[in-house]
Amino acid sequence: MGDLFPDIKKIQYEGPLSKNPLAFREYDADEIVAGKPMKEHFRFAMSWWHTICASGSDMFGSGTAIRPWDREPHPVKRAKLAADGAFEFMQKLGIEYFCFHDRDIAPEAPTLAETNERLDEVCGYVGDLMKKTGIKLLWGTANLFSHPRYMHGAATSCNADVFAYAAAQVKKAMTLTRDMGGVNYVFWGGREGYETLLNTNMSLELDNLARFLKMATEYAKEIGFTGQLLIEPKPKEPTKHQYDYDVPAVLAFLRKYGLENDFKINLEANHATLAGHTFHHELHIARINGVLGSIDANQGDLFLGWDTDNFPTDVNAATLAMLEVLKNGGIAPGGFNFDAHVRRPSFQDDDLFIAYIVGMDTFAKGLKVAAKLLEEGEIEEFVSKRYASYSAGIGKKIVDGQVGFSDLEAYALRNDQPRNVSGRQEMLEAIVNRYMLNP
Ligand code: XUL
Ligand code: CO
Repeated sequence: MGDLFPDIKKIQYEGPLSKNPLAFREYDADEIVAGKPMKEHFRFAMSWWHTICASGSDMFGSGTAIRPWDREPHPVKRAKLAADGAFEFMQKLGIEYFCFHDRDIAPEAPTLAETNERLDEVCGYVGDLMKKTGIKLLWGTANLFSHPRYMHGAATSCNADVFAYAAAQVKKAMTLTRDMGGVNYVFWGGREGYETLLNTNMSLELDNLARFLKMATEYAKEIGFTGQLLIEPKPKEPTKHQYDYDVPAVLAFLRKYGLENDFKINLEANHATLAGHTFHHELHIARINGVLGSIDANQGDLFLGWDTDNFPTDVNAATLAMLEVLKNGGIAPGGFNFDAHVRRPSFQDDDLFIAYIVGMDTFAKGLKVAAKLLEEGEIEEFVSKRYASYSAGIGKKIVDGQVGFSDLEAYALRNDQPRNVSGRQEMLEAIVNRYMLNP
């Protein structure tokens, strides 16, 4: 283990009563919950961009954090030192995966060819660290949004040269992801959306996005990349309207263009809430459609209207999320990537560790509560009774496709005073609280 964070020791599980901010209270990696070790449920990952690159800068001011590698002036040497820091950080937290954008791991050079050379050099270095530590790549992706060339989008740019550049970038990022043993590849549509329809040919832009993704699936096959391809929905920001708005929008797009067997979905909590949904809602839709691929774990701020990417601390939301993950039969080959950053005033290195610890503890607690809820089955039983009318009589005939409107009219004429029973929402919320508060 390196010594870029000399004051931080390996983070240990100390149990729920510990007051040590640099210890786990809920996350005990090898503890068996619902039949497997906690670490296998989560496959926690470090986001390279928010953890290693982010400095705390925002629209109103520059960065506040100076990481140990930031003092190195040479870009490639700095990238390698940052990689040392990343692996030390993950080892100290017991995190076994990471995720990266091409431009996080090695900064752009003046030409595409030189940029690719830099990437090869730094990814080679990262590959050696992976071998030494056993840490793996959950997913790679290409940053198709930061550089000014992407002002109009990438695959949906009005400029075909930019489409071509973006394709070259994904080709390289996917090849590197394969070479580094990555088990997924993510497409988040950075600037794939629009600001005003007055200058936008939406129909062509969507067709082009589909063409781009189709080429990506073909290239994956060509190079033998067998990882899962994932699309990450987000409704807005940076553009006013992002095309991959939410799970239903992505599903409709994939089905329209015949891409539904090639992609699953990477769901981010703060993107769900930006779309006006709970994370639970988006996870549920993804699960029942068989496309829940991976998770970007974070949470938004109710009082700010943007993607604040806070570390998750809401145990109730984590419990509901874990219910979906357990019902999905797990998340692998996906995982839980902390697409979250510390607040700008939390500029010290130990704040980064504390933030990951609270995020991991929050999901660990959510997992334990969700596992217990499923084991005891109170909620499942309630829901199954709620729909019992479809298991017999007229309901069964509806489900089996044995009746039409005329049969139903005849039935309704004979039974024109339907009797309902309570939905008992408050009782169900109290049950969740009971398991959360009295384990
Ligand atoms: C942006 C976002 C991205 C993707 C990867 O809101 O979530 O970091 O996860 O490009
Ligand atoms: Co994300």
